[in-house]
Amino acid sequence: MGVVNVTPDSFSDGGRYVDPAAAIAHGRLLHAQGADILDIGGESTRPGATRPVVREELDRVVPVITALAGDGAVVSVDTMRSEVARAAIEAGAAVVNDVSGGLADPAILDVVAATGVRYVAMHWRAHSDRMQDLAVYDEPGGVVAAVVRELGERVAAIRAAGVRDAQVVLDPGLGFAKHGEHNWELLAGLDEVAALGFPLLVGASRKSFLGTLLADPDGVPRAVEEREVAGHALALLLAQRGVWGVRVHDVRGTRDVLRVWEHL
Ligand code: PMM
Repeated sequence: MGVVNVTPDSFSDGGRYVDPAAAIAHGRLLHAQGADILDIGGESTRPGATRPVVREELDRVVPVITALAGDGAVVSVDTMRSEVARAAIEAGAAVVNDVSGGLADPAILDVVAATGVRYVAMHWRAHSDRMQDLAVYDEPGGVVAAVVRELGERVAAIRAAGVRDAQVVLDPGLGFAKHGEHNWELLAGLDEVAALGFPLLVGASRKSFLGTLLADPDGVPRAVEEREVAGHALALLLAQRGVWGVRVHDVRGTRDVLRVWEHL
């Protein structure tokens, strides 16, 4: 899954594709490089981000989805809002990637149920302005047990809304109400998340826990655009562990490592 953030403020690529023409061109490049899905987002979820109004989010994503779906790409919309999900599906999106797993706007589940599209439900606790305050996992089993339990609760709500299991993909939500070590624990314990019985999507690309891992001797984190190789290594390890998808910025490099594995 290749990332196209049509936002002025995403941590990973903020501002580069805020112009729809630039976002469309970038999506076409990722599609040509072999992305199976293009994930189009109009709201930054970086810690501390403020939310765009609905109109603004629609204006960012709908023209980009229309163009890329028109090319024949499989398009996903990265949104927590039912109105945006509905408009995106009308514009040709085949996947709704909801980082809140239906918590931010429960009506999004009705849209998914009515349209039959794929639904990615990510582990999430709160909007970006307060999510890092909620990165507390004191229960036995720590972050892995909490994520499994809370995603299980989301699955119950998703089913109750009439969404079929075959539509659902789960995501552990690296970096969302999680500190660096929580992300590593989740990656190590991913089999427990997989035991919920759904395909998994993982978004690790360029995230700050990789910057911390690769910090220089003075403790200065590795710059965002220089975390790519670590991201590729993780993508390969995750693919070998059977995940359904990896959400990445560098599609070409990710495809390269997967081709090496497939060829061997
Ligand atoms: N991470 C971001 C945005 N959307 N969606 C899913 N399903 N999983 C993620 O981990 C995820 C996401 C934030 O990263 P970005 O700023 O690079 O898009």
